[in-house]
Amino acid sequence: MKQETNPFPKTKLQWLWENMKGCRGIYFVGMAGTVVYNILQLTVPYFSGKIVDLFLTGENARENLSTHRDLFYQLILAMVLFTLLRCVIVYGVCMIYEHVSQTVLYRVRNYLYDKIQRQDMTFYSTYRTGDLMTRLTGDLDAIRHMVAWIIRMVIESFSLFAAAAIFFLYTNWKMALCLLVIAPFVFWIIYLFRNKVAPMHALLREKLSQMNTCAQENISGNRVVKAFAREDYEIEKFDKANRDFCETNKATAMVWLKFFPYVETIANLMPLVMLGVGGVFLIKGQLTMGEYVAFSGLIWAIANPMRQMGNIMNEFQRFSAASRKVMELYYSEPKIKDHEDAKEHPDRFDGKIEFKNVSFQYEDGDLPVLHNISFTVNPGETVAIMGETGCGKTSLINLIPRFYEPTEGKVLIDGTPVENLRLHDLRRHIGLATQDVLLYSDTIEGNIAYGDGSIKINDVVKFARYSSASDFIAKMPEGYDTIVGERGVGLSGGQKQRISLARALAIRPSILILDDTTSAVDMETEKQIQHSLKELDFPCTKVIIAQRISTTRDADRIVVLRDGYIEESGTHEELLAKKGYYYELVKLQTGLDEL
Ligand code: DGT
Ligand code: MG
Repeated sequence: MKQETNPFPKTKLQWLWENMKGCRGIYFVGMAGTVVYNILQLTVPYFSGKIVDLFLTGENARENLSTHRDLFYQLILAMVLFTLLRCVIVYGVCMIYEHVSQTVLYRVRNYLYDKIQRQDMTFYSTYRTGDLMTRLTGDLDAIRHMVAWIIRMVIESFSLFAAAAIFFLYTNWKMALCLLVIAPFVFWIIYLFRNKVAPMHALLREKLSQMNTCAQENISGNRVVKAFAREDYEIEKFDKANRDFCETNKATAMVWLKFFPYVETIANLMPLVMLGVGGVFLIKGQLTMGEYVAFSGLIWAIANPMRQMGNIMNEFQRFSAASRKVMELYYSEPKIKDHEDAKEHPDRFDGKIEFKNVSFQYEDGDLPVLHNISFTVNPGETVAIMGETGCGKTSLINLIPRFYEPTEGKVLIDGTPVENLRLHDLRRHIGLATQDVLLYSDTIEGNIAYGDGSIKINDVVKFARYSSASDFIAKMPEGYDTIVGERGVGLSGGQKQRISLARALAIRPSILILDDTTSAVDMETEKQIQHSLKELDFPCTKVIIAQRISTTRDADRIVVLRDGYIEESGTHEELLAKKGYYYELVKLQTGLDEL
């Protein structure tokens, strides 16, 4: 079988070990405890064997029973005490495995969440939410299971097998060899099984992710489903994903069922060998009755680890598929991150924005979406970006907070290329109201104060007033304490836009970017917003994407894009004089044939 190459800096087990930092000592105690309690399992058959030989079937059995009665009781007491000790150790060991596995789970989950938070936009367009959720839940649980159960089972099986084998060899090596000669066949069968089951677990993992993605997309896009009355179609789609997952699960189980009879037969051969060969040895006097009892009482300690190995290998492959997915996230690095020599800029920006010969293409796109864009916005100025849908407006403004990086050219703020600034400082001073408004399921106040949790309620109200949201908020039953649903359910499109504007303003940004933020707001309200934006009580450079002439006419400069190129730029009057795209747009929107 083709061996997979490991794309990560560490192997899966090394990685796991690394994440057990701080608990490794106690985990060692747990592993040692596992070995000890398994060795202790041998005590009962050992003492039973002794009792049989000394007090039941031995030559001097009767005599021993009357002369060495103390020893008889001591052996019984030892059996009871060792059993009790074993129980205590098992209890402690279970606690240790649970503690360590939960600690690893907690740590890795937090680390992954942190990683996801710091990823760039390309990451979010590559990974589907359902898949990420599967990594944070199901896959991590497979890793917890590895720490809490699989490793324990491996140690348990091997220590039991080894202890029993040593005990057998020590007690009667000929008999022991007759029993142990079978073991290598089981190892070989398990090796074959591993090769067959490994790809099944990788497939199973994919099917689970597909099913979760299907459910997640359907639940979050549930309004569209309802609008198009596509419930039956969606139910069928989920049913298919669910069935696929179920069938793959069954197929995976079937793989083991193909190997299971061989392992089971071999394991079941043990008592037969014991009966046949042991019987012959007993008759020949090469085995005492006590030894026979001890062997019989322990034969399971050889047979059970063999049976268990298939289970362990199965679980190990599940861990292997899941850890691959988790490690992919764990070691993923955002392309857009702080440069080592990134400048700190805790203070406000003056707000000068320069685009210098900027071209841009999405990593997964076929063609550039922006070509050789150059323009400057001076501190405090307002620039309006216009252009037909898909011409690259959102792509352009996304380069200012460095959501993406230009393929060519530079974007500068106050003369410093944005890639030389610390991302946190850069973004902290940019207020952005995106085209797709996303509000959190929180109060309206919480949503407005999202970027700056320390602002006071009167400031929240002030920014709501700036964005003309205060009137409708005041009319809501619980005002600013009204909880908006997930993604802002319960608010109209225009209301959501105004809260998103208030949220962008609430950080008192040096640069304010509005992407079609007033498109769903009526003309009158929009006028009020325009007015408020001019009266802000902090200095602010504004980049406003809009389609309405009423929004853009007062801008210091209007940049008109077409197919990713700057078609024309200038003030309202300059552009009207040019009689180009802007002129046509004004004509269309104002309904005047002649201007
Ligand atoms: P709008 O909002 O409809 O008025 O259009 P714009 O001007 O904001 O367009 P924009 O910048 O979103 O898209 C420009 C082009 O880039 C368009 O052909 C679609 C494409 N595009 C947008 N986002 C992505 C993306 O994440 N990946 C890829 N590959 N292409 C994208
Ligand atoms: Mg857009």
